[in-house]
Amino acid sequence: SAMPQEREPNPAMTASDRPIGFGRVQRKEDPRFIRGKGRYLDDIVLPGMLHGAMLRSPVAHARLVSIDTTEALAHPKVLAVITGKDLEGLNLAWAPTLSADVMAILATDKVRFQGQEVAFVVAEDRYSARDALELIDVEYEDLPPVVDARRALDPGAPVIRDDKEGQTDNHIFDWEAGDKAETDAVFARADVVVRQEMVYPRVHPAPMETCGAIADYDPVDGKLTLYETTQAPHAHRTLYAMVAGIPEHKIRVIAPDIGGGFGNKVGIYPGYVCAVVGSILTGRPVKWVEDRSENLMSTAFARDYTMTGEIAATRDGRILAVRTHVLADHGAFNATAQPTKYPAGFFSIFTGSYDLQAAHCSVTGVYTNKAPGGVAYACSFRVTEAVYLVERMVDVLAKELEMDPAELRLRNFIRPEQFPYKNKTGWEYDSGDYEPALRMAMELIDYEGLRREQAEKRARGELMGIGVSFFTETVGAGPRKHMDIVGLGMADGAEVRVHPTGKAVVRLSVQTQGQGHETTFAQIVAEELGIPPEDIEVVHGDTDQTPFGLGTYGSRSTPVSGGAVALAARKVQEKARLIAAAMLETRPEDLEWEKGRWYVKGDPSAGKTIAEIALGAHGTVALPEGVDGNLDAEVTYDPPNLTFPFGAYICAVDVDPGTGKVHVRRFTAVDDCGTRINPMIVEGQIHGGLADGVGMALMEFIGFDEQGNCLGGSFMDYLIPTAMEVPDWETGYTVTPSPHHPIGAKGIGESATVGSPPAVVNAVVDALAPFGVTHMDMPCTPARVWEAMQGRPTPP
Ligand code: MCN
Ligand code: CUM
Repeated sequence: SAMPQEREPNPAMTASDRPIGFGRVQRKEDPRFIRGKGRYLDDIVLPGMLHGAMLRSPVAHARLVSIDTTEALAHPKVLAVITGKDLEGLNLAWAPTLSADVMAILATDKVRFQGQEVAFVVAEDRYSARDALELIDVEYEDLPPVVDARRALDPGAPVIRDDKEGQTDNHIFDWEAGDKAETDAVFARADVVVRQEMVYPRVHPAPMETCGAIADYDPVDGKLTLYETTQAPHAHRTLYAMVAGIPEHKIRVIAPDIGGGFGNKVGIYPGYVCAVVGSILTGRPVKWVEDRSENLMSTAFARDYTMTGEIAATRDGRILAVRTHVLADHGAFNATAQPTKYPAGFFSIFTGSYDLQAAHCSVTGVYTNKAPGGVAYACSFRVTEAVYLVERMVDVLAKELEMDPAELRLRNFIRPEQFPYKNKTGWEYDSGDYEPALRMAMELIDYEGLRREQAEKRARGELMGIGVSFFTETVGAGPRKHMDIVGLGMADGAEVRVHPTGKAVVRLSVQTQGQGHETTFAQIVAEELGIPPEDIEVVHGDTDQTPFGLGTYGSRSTPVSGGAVALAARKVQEKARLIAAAMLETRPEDLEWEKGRWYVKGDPSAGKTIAEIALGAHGTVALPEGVDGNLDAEVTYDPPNLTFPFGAYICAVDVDPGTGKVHVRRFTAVDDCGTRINPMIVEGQIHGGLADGVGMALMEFIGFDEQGNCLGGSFMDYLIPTAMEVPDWETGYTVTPSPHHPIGAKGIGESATVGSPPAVVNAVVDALAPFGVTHMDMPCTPARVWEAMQGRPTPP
């Protein structure tokens, strides 16, 4: 079917006339959320359910001398206390990570970060379980911690992972992309080379709902039902089967409503495994839900990249090459969630939106005594770090060349006729049209006007900055021949069933955490079959009811599962044609499709609607040879390529010269995610991501002291933006469909988080230009800005 084109909202059209891409189809999930009727993990109460609590290490690095659980076990409401020793007996003390490493479920030999899981108490209620934690006596023998990644490879640095045979230092991996010799040659002959060190600090996704699980093991039929806050129910089920040895058909993973995931809910956490063991031991369901501090201190963090960037250019502003070296802090266990072949995620798209002659990056991953993670927080598998690097570097270059940063970008964009564009590190950008997007952003915010205003303010000694960023993302992993997670190929299934009365159900392998899948996937089916979105039920989050697939992260639901759903619906449409032909006693070739109906060419009055055909399929119509009696179809979609959404962001800030406080006054975002299925949802995704970006740029930070104590373990210390700190977003869009995606859609879920931090930092640095400031590391807190104004750089 034809590529749906973007339309302006037309009040005369209803959602069923034009299900995709226009107007504001209301979210089907909102009636229950607005009424407080969402069903989140902690809302679920099973008969006889027990509660778990986790004892965590108070120190960052120590030998575990002994654990005494006698007193805790004597607590009248405690049913079980599980330690690493107990898990060793089950071969579960250590588990494989998503990055070919192992991680401790409960510590056996050492603790390796503050907050690490040490023992698990199962009790009649949450309070007793927590009280009993204090009755466990653990003796630790302190070891020196490795806190600064830059010291991790020093000779003589304490070896964190002495559990691993042959591991004599804190090195995890070296990885590179691009052609080093070619890049060095371009640098050697370039007129201008600029270099900048920068840190993308450790931050945390901090979803509104923390992580948790309820394990319900039925000893009679050997079936484990596991309710989990998970972004990837099927992958979890398979991993539990592989690791715990429970047969896969005896595991059912159910993801209820999820209060935000943002990459925090991709992995399997020790608490989930302990809940399972607790349920097997007690024969009763066990609920474990972490609190806010546990979430911030121990679950998947994001970023923590220390980057050295270099950019080579001609004097007149032609960018020739970019090279970078990165030190990646992965914490105590390499547990990042990313495709196997990509230990640094998709960082190699640091070439950005520019047509370069050469590029090279090398990444060194190290262990430190900090929580594991690394790929989370709307990162598109490290595209966040890549975009930050290149967009900061372009600004550093603009400063050196004394050129306007928007102008410098416009001069270097990949041009529309160059798509599909093969970049220097091996990505094939599917489609793009960059200049109109940046021009639109400049127009929306009145870039020239802002620059004039800035000049006037500077003359009066006021500090105002304007920051530009332009990003290209790579989202929607597979294809599976190149991409897998622990050997599972990155494809997704979808199943469409049209019931006898013409209503439909679509079953997905991906998992919404707030993105609105119940609405948008119904819209895709509606577009293909002409069934109104409200007549289509979307089922997800239950491995017993949905086809296999790798789940939601890396903004892959629309690129991958969206493709699966569109193709499954098209299969249904083709099947409907055969059945309609039988019903109309004509040949399938003589039929023509219009929204929701097959009719006889040249005789539009002779036709059958999808509902009539569905009834026919399940009814008494004599079906053609080889056509079975339903109107269902199933597809597993292995995408041919990723999709490459892009956007232009411009931000204006004012800085208080007395306090260093940054006020984001205006922010314009022009995004292009190809065909927009639900413009309202797309806009919501962008608003959320922009708030993330302002948060990271100005206040979010998981810091550590020299002992490895986590300094970001509560919302008193880990600051996230509220409505007070963000401006009214001004958004625009262009539509450059993906040429390979069945409906031309690209992912959008992480674009704004990826693209906005450099816009804000570029604006802050621009505001501080009168002080000679050329770079500042995030978060640009008042203290750091004030220090920068005094000529003192951000402390390491
Ligand atoms: N959409 C659309 N048209 C497009 C692209 C997307 O209408 N061209 C819609 C989709 O159908 C979907 C939503 O926008 O309803 C996001 O789609 P997509 O870009 O495919 O991203 P995913 O659904 O795969 O969501 C994952 C992405 C990630 S990886 C993080 S992290 C993040 C994000 O989504 N976590 C979120 N946005 C979030 N939003 C909420 N509310 N909660 C989270 O945890
Ligand atoms: Cu990198 S956070 Mo999202 O991919 O779930």
